[in-house]
Amino acid sequence: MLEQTPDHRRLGLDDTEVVEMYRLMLMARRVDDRMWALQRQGRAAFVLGASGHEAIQVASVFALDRDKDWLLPYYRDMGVALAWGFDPREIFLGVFAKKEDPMSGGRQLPSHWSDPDRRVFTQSSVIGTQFPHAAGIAHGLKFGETDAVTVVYGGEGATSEGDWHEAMNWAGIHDLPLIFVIENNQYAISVPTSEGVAGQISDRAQGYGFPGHLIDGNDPFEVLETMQTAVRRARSGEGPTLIEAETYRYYAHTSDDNDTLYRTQEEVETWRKRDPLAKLRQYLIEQRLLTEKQETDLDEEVVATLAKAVEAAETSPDPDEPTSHVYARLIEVGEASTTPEPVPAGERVNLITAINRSLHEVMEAHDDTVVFGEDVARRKGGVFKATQDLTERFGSKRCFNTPIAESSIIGCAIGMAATGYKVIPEIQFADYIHPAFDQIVSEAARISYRSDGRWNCPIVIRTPYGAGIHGAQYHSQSIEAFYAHVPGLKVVIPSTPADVKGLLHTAVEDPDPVLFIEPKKLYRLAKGPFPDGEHRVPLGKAALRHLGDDLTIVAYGAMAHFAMEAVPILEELGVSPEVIDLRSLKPLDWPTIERSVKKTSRALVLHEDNEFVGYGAEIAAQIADKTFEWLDAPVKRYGLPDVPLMPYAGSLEHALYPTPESIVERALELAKY
Ligand SMILES: Cc1ncc(C[n+]2csc(CCOP(=O)(O)OP(=O)(O)O)c2C)c(N)n1
Repeated sequence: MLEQTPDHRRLGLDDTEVVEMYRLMLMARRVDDRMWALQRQGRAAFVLGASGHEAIQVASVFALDRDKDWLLPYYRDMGVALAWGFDPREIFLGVFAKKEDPMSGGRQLPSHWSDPDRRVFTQSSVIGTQFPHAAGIAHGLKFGETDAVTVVYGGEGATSEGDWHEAMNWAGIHDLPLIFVIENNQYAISVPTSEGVAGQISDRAQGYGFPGHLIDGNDPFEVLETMQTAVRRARSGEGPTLIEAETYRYYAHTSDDNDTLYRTQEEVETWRKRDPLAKLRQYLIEQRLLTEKQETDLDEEVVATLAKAVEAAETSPDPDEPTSHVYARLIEVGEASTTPEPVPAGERVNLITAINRSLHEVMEAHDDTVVFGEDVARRKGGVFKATQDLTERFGSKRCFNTPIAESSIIGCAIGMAATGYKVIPEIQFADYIHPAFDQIVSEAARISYRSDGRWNCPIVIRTPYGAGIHGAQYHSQSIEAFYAHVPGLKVVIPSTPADVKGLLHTAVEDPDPVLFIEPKKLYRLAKGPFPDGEHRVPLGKAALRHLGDDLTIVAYGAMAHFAMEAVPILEELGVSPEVIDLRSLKPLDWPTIERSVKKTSRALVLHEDNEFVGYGAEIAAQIADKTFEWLDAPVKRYGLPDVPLMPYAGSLEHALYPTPESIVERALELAKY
């Protein structure tokens, strides 16, 4: 009879390596047991469990190169983290939410893995948002011409999220070196797979043009073999793979969950008979690689390691800086502006030409910049031609079209930025940015804070906004208030060609996510000099457009332009307005507003968004709060009534949209108060 090669040797593991695989699986199981015990003793607030998932988690990592590959494990991936090199002390620092917790400095729930040094990208608790990040990382790695592979993990519940499908699509289009590992543990909290997932997850890969495998996730050798095939495929440039690994979790979903409400003890027992740890142990014993003595020693070593780790972590200091690292670069807003800026020398162009020229300039200046979005490539260059000829000049790697999938446009930008690129994604109209709200607000804006400053997110999201162009309900919206509300984001709205240039350069050089909102009403209306040579406008610096004594008009975007048109009319009527164009909504140049309002004693805050909870409400509140004693009249806002913006009919739009004349009316009322 032929002697069969043992499974582990057939897969390239030597005897020591397969025992190490077992040790890591055992460690994962014991860390879990310890975490849950600590939680029950009231020493840890909240824990998640990996028990049952050890084979898919640990064995999958054995196919990877810890020196170059990238990982995006999800919150259940204790085994992945241990196999990748996180040590138990680091893990327990997270469990106890300590200052030295390398994942988040105590800012995230435990088991939210992150480490730039080990190429583990920061994770949130949002189901599915990691998949576009992984596609962006794999895309960045592909550009970098390494053969590094990215592996992203998630539960089967996550495959119902749009982000998962968008990432699968992106990976398929670009043949990315990306492996999707789906740990199908039969439940998404209490929802059985049959109620949350149509068809077989692994079959879905075919629809996106790459292979999918359904495997026994409790068999470490089947896991390893499938991963090795996927890794070979990815490294050789053939593209992505989806692996659906069937498994089961033995603990409840989290320490807050009562699993007896949705599954039976018999079911749990059935799956315990397929315990991956017991399976590998049995194999090692049969292979004479684990004697009784070795097993006892291993157990004792694991227990001792954990005891030391728990003690070290529990006694380590608590975090004490709740406001640090909100931004990778906190902008110091300078002194108040007292005079209008000198008009720069340069050819007179309109706003859209300025945007196109500025993009050419920044891409020339920074060879790590990448532009992508819907229709942005080649001669078409976007529906407004903002990106025209970027592909011709910089190549299709640096300016390319994306699917119509806004969440992945931003999610992939976040991932690509993690690999060192400065990404400038375009959202075709601000009205269509809403699908990406999660990626902007829950991801991009929080990356610095949630990783305790260890990751940042240098992306500049360009998008045209605003009404006055007969765009109707879905080509007219103002979105700034939603985003200016969000800590971690910087928000700018330039209204002149010079500011477009100055702010775009500054935004691209900034390490934080910047939302660069363009007033499309001004694309062809606003003309001005496009500055020759170097020109920078700092974030957090308003432009004082006109000096006056009777009232301060605070505006931005098209309304700043209209306010300036109102100036000569008001002056003719004997009212002298001062006009501030904010340019930067977040950070806000409060000193310039304060100085002006203290001089004029009257303030009119103007925007084309709805008045209710609009951006102007914040400005008005700050003026009322901080300059009350200087005011001779209530702070006034001029925004739009509570109407979805904007109706299509010219008569309706005209009735709602502010004009220089209607601004004059409001200003006169305020001046007379
Ligand atoms: C977008 C989003 N919706 C809902 C939740 C709440 N939630 C947390 S875990 C979870 C179930 C996830 O199930 P699955 O992806 O199968 O992973 P598992 O926890 O089973 O490993 C839900 C619904 C969330 N975190 N994010």
